[in-house]
Amino acid sequence: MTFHTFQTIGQLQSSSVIRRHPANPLLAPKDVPYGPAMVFNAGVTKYEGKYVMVFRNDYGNAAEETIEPHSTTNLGLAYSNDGISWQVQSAPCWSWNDEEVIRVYDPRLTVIEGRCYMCFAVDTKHGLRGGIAVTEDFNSFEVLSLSVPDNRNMVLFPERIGGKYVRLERPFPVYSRGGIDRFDMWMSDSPDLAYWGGSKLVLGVEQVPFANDKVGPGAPPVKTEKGWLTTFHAVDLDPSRGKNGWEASWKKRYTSGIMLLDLEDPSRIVGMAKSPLLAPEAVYETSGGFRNDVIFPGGMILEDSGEVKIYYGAADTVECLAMAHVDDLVRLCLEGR
Ligand code: BMA
Repeated sequence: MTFHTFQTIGQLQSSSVIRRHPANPLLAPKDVPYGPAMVFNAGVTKYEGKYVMVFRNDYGNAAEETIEPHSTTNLGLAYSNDGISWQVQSAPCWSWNDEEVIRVYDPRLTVIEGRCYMCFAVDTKHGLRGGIAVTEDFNSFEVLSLSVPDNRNMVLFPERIGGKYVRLERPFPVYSRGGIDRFDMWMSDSPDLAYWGGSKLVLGVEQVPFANDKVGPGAPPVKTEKGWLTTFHAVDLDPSRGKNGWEASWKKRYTSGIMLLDLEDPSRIVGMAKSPLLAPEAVYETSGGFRNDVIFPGGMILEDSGEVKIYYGAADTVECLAMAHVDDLVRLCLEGR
């Protein structure tokens, strides 16, 4: 049973409001002293006067392209004074493998009322779960909740809304969405970060003109006068694509979209740009990586100057930064361009 007509998307360009940082990639495997082959999909926030980054490390032999990256993932830690040059801690900050858990990855950081929370994906022997932990030192993490499978890409809003904690998330309903990837963005709320309910659909994949496969949350939202500004990842699949990275075949492309959610009811979309904010174009996004043409936003910081820093994993191999002015981003969403 298939509900949707499949249409390929064609060429995509980044918005003209976006500037990639000239120092990109900000973090690459060579910057990390314990030998990962891929360093990407980081969560970034400001905490106690510093920029903090928790990033994902995957391992293997990149030079031989024989990488089995997903077998030994762990998380790394870096600090920065300016959000651009990073000091990497000499050892990973977290890995979780036991009888049931295979790995944790794709961390997202949100400070709420002075405490730093980390959402993360967990591969387990019984499915993919979304986790939320709290940390004080970024080296020990107290897990507060784990969803039922399959769910991941969770991000927390930086304050309670209507008295409740709120998260965006991306469940994977396979049977009921035609037996193929056709995955949407949802939200849930919680009185205590442990028990989640009130789940609502936020963004269906069919609402995004540059996606034909799936969409999911990107970086945790930032607050503006016009609404919660938030990135999302949007995926298009083209069966005619072949080898595009270290894998034998990679047929997907990941872009970043941008939208505004209602301040009081974040399940309501106030506006969304109809074209991607960031599409793979720079050399570190389109070549030389494990999976080329992947942009995966995970950190967004609104500076007092109005500059928005957007941190994203590129080609599942390096971590990068793009900037834009908050007014331009809000305008893109409201104009729906
Ligand atoms: C998604 C996640 C991300 C990854 C992306 C592209 O499904 O696994 O961690 O960056 O695929 O490979």
